[in-house]
Amino acid sequence: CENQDGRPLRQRLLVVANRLPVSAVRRGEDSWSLEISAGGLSALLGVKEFEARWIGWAGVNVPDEIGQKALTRALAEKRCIPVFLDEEIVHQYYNGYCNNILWPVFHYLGLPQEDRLATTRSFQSQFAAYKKANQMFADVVNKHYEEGDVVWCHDYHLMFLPKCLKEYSSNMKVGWFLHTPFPSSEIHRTLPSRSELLRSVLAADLVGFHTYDYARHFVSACTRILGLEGTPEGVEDQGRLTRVAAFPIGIDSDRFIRALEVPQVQDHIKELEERFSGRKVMLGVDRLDMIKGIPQKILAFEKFLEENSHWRDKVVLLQIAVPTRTDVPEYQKLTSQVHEIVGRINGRFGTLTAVPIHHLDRSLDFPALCALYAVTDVALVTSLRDGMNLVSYEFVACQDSKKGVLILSEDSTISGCWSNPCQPWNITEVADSIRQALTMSCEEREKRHRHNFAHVTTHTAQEWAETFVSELNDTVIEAQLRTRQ
Ligand code: ADQ
Repeated sequence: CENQDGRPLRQRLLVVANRLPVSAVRRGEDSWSLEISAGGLSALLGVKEFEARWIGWAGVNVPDEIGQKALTRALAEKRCIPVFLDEEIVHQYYNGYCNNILWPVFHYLGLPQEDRLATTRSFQSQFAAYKKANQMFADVVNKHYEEGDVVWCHDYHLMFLPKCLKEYSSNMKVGWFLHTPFPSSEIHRTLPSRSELLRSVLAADLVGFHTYDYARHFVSACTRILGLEGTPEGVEDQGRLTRVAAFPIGIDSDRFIRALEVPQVQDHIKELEERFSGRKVMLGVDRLDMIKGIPQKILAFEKFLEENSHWRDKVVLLQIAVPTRTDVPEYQKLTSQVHEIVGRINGRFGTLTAVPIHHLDRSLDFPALCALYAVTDVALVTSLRDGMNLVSYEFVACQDSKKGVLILSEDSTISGCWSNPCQPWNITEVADSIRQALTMSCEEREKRHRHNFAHVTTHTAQEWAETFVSELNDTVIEAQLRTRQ
């Protein structure tokens, strides 16, 4: 198909995620300002192959009609379409079922420990809110859907969405992708709503995960819990195949590489180099979440300083941890715990002029983040579990002059990169990895960086999205051919 001016028509892609890739701040009764927000899905903004529209929650409660209309207009300029969720739904669906139940279970932390009976009692209402919220997303998608569109649903917040969408139209091309790990079936079966969730996801035509292991866990949950048949292509239920496959995500590497040329970033780099001159810079960039293993990372750094006294005034750890879910008591406890450990270590190894750890509880803007990645000698990623880990890729993209070393927990997944692997619970092992990374030869660093840089710049977010959508198109065509035979 072509446009009137002869250019080929791009396929419309409806990207549906809990959060839009922009944050909205209200400036007046009918005025809003929008900012691109950090996170994995922002990478999709650079995908040019499709005519993309975003559907999701803007992260704010907008109870009044004037505000909703004004926000809808402002978002339309960014090709974003809002789903309005009220405070009660957000509390039950987002804070409750998504963040208190699914997130910990999918990261092998189990159902909340603190008050299991309270969780059991609130479970039904949270699950009902989860289904209701997913239906609200489906209603908005359906309103904007046009025949031939591809609908790509994202993440554990929207496991019920494929089913809701197929109830609207069985011809709709629906894909679902999970950004977190999918746990082993032994863990998934601990969820009271395990079967309903699996069946809803199976309504999609294509189900994607970051790794082959997560895809395998999903298929085995469907066979063991639902009694369905797993095939090399996916899961079969009464002759209908849901294709299941691995699609490792990437980043928009060019955006990072280009940013390093910008004068503002160059100035930042110079400032940082002067500030930390004579010291090796180690860096952690994470959301302040239990799965990121931040206390473990800092304790391992303490162990390293303990055992390698000659390094004490020659290395600094910069830990940038953006707070998330700040109203959840477990996250508040984590913040205090991290502050306490950092304070203790700085008290123990600091001097009047320098401290070994600089810990910031905040998000950095893009130029500052790129500059930090560029001046880093060793990046330290100690996730206890992670779907993938974009920070590792971003670090590699910014290291073409420095060729620093990546220390990566064996429980975070990044495909195709060489790193110093470590087991984050074993702080002696992480401390040893730190020593090896800081003393690694130039030749070895150069060799690893060349390999990693080539991987990160070829396995990009753009390629990830194109592969997923083209596989989804093919899956639907194959299914139609099978039905006709
Ligand atoms: P996250 O858990 O958010 O993503 P990650 O993959 O590391 O984890 O991505 C974080 C993003 O936020 C990166 O782009 C990073 O630059 C940014 N970020 C983090 N801390 C920041 C800070 N202090 N300041 C500025 N920016 C910051 C989820 C899953 C991951 C999966 C991704 C993508 O949990 O496992 O890799 O989705 O699928």
